[in-house]
Amino acid sequence: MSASLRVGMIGNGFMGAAHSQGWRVAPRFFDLPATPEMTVMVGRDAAKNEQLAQKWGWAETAQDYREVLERDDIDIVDIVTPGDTHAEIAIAALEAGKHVLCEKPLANSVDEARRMAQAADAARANGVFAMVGFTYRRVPAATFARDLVARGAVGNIRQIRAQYLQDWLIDPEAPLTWRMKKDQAGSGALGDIGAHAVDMAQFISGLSLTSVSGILETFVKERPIMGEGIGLSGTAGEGRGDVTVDDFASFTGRFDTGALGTFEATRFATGRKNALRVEISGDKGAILFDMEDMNAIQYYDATAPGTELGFKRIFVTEADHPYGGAWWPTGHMLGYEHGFSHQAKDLVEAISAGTQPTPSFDDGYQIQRVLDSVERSSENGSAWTSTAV
Ligand code: SOE
Repeated sequence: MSASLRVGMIGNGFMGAAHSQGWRVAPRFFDLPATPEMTVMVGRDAAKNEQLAQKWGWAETAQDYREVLERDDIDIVDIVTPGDTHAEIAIAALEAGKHVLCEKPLANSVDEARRMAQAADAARANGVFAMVGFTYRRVPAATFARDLVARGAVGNIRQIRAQYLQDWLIDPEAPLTWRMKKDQAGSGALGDIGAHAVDMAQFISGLSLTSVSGILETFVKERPIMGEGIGLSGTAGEGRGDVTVDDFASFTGRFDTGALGTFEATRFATGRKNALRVEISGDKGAILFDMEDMNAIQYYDATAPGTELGFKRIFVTEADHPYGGAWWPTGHMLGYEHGFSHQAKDLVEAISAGTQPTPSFDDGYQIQRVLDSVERSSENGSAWTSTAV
């Protein structure tokens, strides 16, 4: 009987549902060195939390995360709350000796992210680990794209273009959710989905952003107050409130090798529902990962004979592909939810092996510095701004 890793999840919104799926399914498809147990889920509304816990498969419920940190029978704290509570909960959990998985973006500010990274460094010395929940890098095609780049398939990278396009706010009467309030979300499209674009561009290329020049825009300045709802939408309540974050972010970035990247993150790309794309352009070839075609990559081999030049679509469903063999036979595809099972698998394996899972809180801190640099650049006429501390 393998050891158990008992999980306490803090939060029960959209990411609570997705993480629950990951914890529930991972041990049923991967041979893990330890079995994650869905021990307790924390939510402020007791009745709603109890109903969701039963639906998602959590054994117990609680209303205060501090109760979970005091328990000796909890090994992992999984934080799926809005960003304004990440630092408080993660630092307390690490100091209580709990491993931590924290949703992205790591924090709502560089200062919070720095303190979280420092707490993670201190905890690591005691064999306690922390990871940030950038799950798109765990889509097999994204990991395969990284493997190809690391093997030199595109040669020297000259350019990277990364977009994360959604359109759930084009209706000016879409209600004001926590994602549109700076005190809860930290930023808007920039941190919510721009963070994914930054992580994926850096993960697939292996490069790091060192400076940026950007612009942020809020197209709709006030909206109806949110009534009931979960995730991205809900019903309008009473009155109206100010939108205090960006709807749109665009920036140019320079990487540590001198390569240049162009980034766009928006909630106003009409018709694009969840379109995350990263294209790497090198002197030997190019690779495109497109979440709207998430089981494949497009690969262009610039060294091929002239008559054979062209992007080819590689279907990433073989047993030898990343995370392959655990799910279905070749050609049977995976979905958005599988990244959360891969995340649970990778975290359990890292904890059992006593090794640092990635992305670490240091990785999350670096991304937070990129986001902060874009905000400062936008406030200073899109001036080039360093991502250094
Ligand atoms: C809303 O933009 C959202 O749920 C993000 O918060 C998630 O990180 C992204 O994966 C899907 O869209």
